[in-house]
Amino acid sequence: MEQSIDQVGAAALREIEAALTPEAVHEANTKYLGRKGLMTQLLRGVAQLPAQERPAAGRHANQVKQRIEAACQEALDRLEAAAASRVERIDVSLPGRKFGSGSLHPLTQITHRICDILTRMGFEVVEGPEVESDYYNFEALNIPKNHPARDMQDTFYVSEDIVLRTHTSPTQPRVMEKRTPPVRIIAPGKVYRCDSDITHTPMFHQVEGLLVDKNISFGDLKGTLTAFVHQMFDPLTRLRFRPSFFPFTEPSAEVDILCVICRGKGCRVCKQSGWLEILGSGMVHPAVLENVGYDASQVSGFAFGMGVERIAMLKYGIDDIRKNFENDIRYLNQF
Ligand code: 2NM
Repeated sequence: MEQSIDQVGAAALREIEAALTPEAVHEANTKYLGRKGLMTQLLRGVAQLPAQERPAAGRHANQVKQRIEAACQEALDRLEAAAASRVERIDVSLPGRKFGSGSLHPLTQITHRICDILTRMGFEVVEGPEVESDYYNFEALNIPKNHPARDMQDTFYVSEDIVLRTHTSPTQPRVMEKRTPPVRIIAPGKVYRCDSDITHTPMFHQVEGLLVDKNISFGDLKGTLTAFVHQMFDPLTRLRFRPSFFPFTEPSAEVDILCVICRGKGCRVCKQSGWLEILGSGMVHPAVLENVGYDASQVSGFAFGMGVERIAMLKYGIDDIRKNFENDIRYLNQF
């Protein structure tokens, strides 16, 4: 009897010490001390022994039972401590986790590049409101009441005389009113027109520039814009100044560059003309200067405006303007 108790006890202690999980400890506990457990059965057997053998055998069996119980508790404590220290352990040899670092939107990058080139030439960046008065958006810029640019289909009206600005030019009379020449400013920002198809979105971006001083000529306009285009595109880019019309400039000129796709041969992008229109410009109309309180016989200036989306599309060869506003990561990751 005593021998069986010792054998079962030793087997129990071996199993408990070898247990690698708390579940294995509980399993061993049930196997030996459960209701049908091996140790439990031996304890029951003690009751069948002759009376004189019972006390010694009972004492011995209970001692072994207590040792098994204590071993279970120790094993559980050991496994718990090991699990806790595993959480704290750091493998310093593992490579670090990568941070996804974002990047600027392509239109923001182009806007920065445009402003960078022009501020190096001495222009100052100014900003104005996107919700603008009829006066600054149209009237101050010599756009009369019946001009097509005022048509309901182009302009988002907030009320009778409040609009979403249709260009960033209204920033310029706002600044001119507060300063005396020389004035050298560029106004980047969002503009709004009621128009939507493959080549138009109702919101798009512009940068418009203005320089007013004594003796500013069309030659200054040509030199400044040629230097700009050569830095924005290729230093060898061919460009031409083509007569045009804007209500706020006289004379006015559109700036074209030789088509970057076909190099002037004629293709789909340049509509077979060999040239791409990239800028509008002109000498500031005397009426605009007088509207802000300048003496048009003493000062003159030139102004220009460009669409950021158009420049981005030509520079990167993008065929659909709407890609800029879809937040498609496969598009954005390319810049
Ligand atoms: C353009 C084309 C030509 C322009 C004019 C002015 C202002 F305020 F000085 F009169 N700002 N921007 C201008 C001139 C804009 O965009 C195609």
